[in-house]
Amino acid sequence: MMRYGRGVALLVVDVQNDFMDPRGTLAVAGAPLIVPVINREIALARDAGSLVAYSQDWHPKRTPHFARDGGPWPMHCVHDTWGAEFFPTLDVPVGAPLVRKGTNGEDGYSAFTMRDADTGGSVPTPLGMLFYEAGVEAVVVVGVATDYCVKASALDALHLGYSATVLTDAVAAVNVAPGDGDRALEELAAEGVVVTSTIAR
Ligand code: VGL
Ligand code: ZN
Repeated sequence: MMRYGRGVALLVVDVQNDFMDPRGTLAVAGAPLIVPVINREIALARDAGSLVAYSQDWHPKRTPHFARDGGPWPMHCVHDTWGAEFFPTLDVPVGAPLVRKGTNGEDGYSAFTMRDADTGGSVPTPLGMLFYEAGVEAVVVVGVATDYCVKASALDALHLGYSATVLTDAVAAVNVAPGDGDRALEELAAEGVVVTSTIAR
């Protein structure tokens, strides 16, 4: 079961109130249930010397990501609001590396890359450089949402040359259409991401 060690990073994706709390504006069903599982992975990773990095969805009030400006989503994770804060029971060690995406109105879902709202070009977040400098070779992805940021981050990890794992009991899906989360996991597995549960042996 030794998933972690030097060369392996754990990426904790968007465990924020708007997704995790039932009062959040984009609440993901069942999301609070994955937090203890994620916390256990964080502890295992740290004990094994793995880098543990966190991402946050971090939007301005007006962005083409939100419905009122032509996008698909209700307002969520607006910078410096309750909805954008980490879910309170998530373990976040002081000084842990944190990547915020969307800060300048960029769109997209991956923790590694964003889409510039004006040019449509791809903009890297600091995560790639952080992993490069830490000698990361493999990335384990947990958090929300399976069908958006988890999926996009795991695919980007593969395309950047890392091996990638998604832990099925440590992710939760928005499921805009029923089954989106399961389809995302199937797609990831087909692309070469290791899709497994934390209790698989
Ligand atoms: C996400 C929808 C909109 C995510 C972010 O974190 O998966 N999903 N913004
Ligand atoms: Zn968002």
